[in-house]
Formats: sequence, structure tokens, C-alpha cells
Amino acid sequence: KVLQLTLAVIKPDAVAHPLILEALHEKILENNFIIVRRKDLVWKKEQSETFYAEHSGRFFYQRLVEFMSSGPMRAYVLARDDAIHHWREMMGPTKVFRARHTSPDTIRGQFGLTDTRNTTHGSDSVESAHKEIKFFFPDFCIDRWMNEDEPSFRA
Ligand code: YYY
Ligand code: MG
Repeated sequence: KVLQLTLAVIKPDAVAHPLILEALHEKILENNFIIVRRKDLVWKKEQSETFYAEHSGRFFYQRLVEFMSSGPMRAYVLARDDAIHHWREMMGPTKVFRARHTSPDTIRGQFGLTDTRNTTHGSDSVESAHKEIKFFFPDFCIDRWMNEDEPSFRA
């Protein structure tokens, strides 16, 4: 098994509810992720725009960047085998209608409020995971963790 890192974010809609935040933290631990880094933060609108730049021009971009800078978030760097895919499976579909109706056991199926207030973010590829981890944790060195720190977890 190959250890992989991903960026997981608990969005403002869920951080606003302490019991949901706690439930999601427990879910992370139950699913055998190593919590490598963790940070609570609030984005300025500009950071929200930069992070979601790939969606600029889409009809939902304004409401998305406003929501993501509307209150506290929690970001995690998570590690396990197949971390990127596994976290996205746990999140469920982006859109709340699909999440509730086709995947009610996923995080978004259980807790998502709207297509925008959908509780979680997860990186969708190795490249985006590296980019997004750097964006949230600029001082975290992925290569050093993988090569020097990580083997102690594997032992
Ligand atoms: O990766 P994921 O979060 O599942 O979805 P994306 O298609 O990358 O969209 C990013 C983000 O944009 C989504 O989590 C909420 C928001 N959004 C929206 O507000 N309305 C939509 N119809 C689609 C996406
Ligand atoms: Mg995405």
C-alpha cells in the first residue's frame, strides 16, 4: 500500500455546528487517516477567489467565494493509502440533491445544506492535493514528510 496525502476542508456551514464538526473529526479517525496537519482559519475573499480560480466565470462562483470567506473553516492534511479517492468517496456528490438521494450515507448526503454549503472539500488528484496543501500549509514540506517523517508512522 502506498501512502498518499490529501487536503480535506470542513467548510463554514459545518464548522458553525460543533456537533457536526466533532462528528466529522471522528469520521476521519475511524477511517484510518493520519492527521498530519490541522488548522482552523478564516479566508479573506481574495484567498477564496484564488483557491477557486478554476471556477471563475461559472454561475456559482460569486456565491461560492462569498460563502467560503463567510466564517471559520478547518483544514486537514490527511494521510492513508488511497487518501484522495477515499476522502472524496466519504464526501459524496457535490450537489445536495444527488447526495441526499443517491448517497445518503455520505458526509454531504447527511449534512450538506445546498450545492454551495456542502460541508466539505477534498482534493481531486495528486497534483491538486500538492497545490492545495501548499495553499493552506505553506510551511509544510510534503517531500520531507514523505521521506523523513512518514516512515516512523509506517513502522
Ligand atoms: O470538488 P467538489 O467540491 O465536489 O465540486 P466542484 O465541481 O469542484 O465545485 C467546487 C465547489 O463549487 C463545490 O464544492 C461547491 C461549489 N458549487 C456550487 O456552489 N454550485 C454548483 N452548482 C457547483 C459547485
Ligand atoms: Mg473540485
